Amino acid sequence: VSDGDSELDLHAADITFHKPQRPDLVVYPSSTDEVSRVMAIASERRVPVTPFGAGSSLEGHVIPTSGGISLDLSRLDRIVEIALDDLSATVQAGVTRLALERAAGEHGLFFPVDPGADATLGGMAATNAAGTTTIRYGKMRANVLGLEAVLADGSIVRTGGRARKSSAGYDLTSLLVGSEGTLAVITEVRVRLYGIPEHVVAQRISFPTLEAACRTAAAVVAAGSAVSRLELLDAWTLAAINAYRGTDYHEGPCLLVEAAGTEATVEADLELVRELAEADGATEIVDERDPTARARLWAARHDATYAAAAASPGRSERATDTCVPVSELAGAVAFARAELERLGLDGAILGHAGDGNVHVSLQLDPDDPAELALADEFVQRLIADALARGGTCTGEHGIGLGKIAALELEHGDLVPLMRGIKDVFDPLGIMNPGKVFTPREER
Ligand code: LAC
Ligand code: ZN
Repeated sequence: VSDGDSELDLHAADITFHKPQRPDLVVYPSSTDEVSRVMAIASERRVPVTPFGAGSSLEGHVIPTSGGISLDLSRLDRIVEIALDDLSATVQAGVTRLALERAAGEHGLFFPVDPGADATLGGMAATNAAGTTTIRYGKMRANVLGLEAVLADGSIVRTGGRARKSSAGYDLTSLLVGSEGTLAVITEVRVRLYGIPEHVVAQRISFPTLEAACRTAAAVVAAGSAVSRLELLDAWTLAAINAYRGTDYHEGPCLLVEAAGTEATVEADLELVRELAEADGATEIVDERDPTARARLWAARHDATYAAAAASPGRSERATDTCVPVSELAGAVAFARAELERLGLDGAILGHAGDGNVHVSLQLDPDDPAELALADEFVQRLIADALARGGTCTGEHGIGLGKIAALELEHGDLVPLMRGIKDVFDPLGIMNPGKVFTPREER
């Protein structure tokens, strides 16, 4: 337990523009049993608890806006089991994705969900995180077979099981995945693993415009291609990455593609992508066949947020993550570009093109209220546009603090049901209060 200034500061913020706020205490449990005891005491004394993993979330989930306890799960860092015959791994909540990658890799296996940061599996489950391989493997919810969680009163529950599927009652695994710490504390997750494909090739494709890149991505998806990655980056992002990583990728609108499988399927997948890209005016297509070059490429992509931050000293990041049907992607990106220009904001545009998921990464002066207000207007316009296209306010970053109003806009009729579920799990309102919904007293 710590109430030292630096510990409180480390648990006051995420990596974005959201205003930091300190907890009263940071607690570092090292077992599920200790989490249970902390929750029992918190319930008894009505103390708010905000779970904390790596602190890399993007919508303020880990900021303890009501004070109380920041429950840092990083000491729950044990890989409990890698079940080779069942292609699954059971890990404690504080295990990071790179730690799991190393452990699974020793057995020729991998876990696909790869947000940029080296996030914890517990945090990734809590936010239903995604990454660059979602187009092929899905988000966290598609990859969590079961979990262990501690409820607000300290009781320990287990959902799911060792089987690869189940129809046993309401799917509480899927409910807790994406619950953002507002229903329970996730202490352990069992996830699917996959065999590392025998043949993998990445491709960098440059386009004259972002919209052409988006059209190609949509055509690749519509053709039913099995590519494992289909990412969009703009010139701003590539310049930031080159400066940050010392790479020399072409600094213009591009798609980063990857195909994985057997040599024959990979070559066929890439041939189709090449044809579609050329039909939309692609200016350069570079294959990355060398495993080291490929690893460098994806590591660079994973660092995009940090590269953007490094390119913008003294500013703080606000990343949008609207997601639209892929057929609407080019339109959504054109709209975002036009709005950036109209409002005079500087921002990078990137995204998981294959999923129709667009990030506009704004670098804001936290002390400039006028700029922050423009950013608010921009984000609201983007969300309204995404909803009009049949999309969503968040493809992967979640609601947290930043999209509470957007959730009302998108699912106003469902919010009362969601609140009802919250009340069942957390009758005292101590589980990460102020996230996903406004607290009851403020309504
Ligand atoms: C990414 C984060 C911003 O895609 O979601 O890098
Ligand atoms: Zn993303």
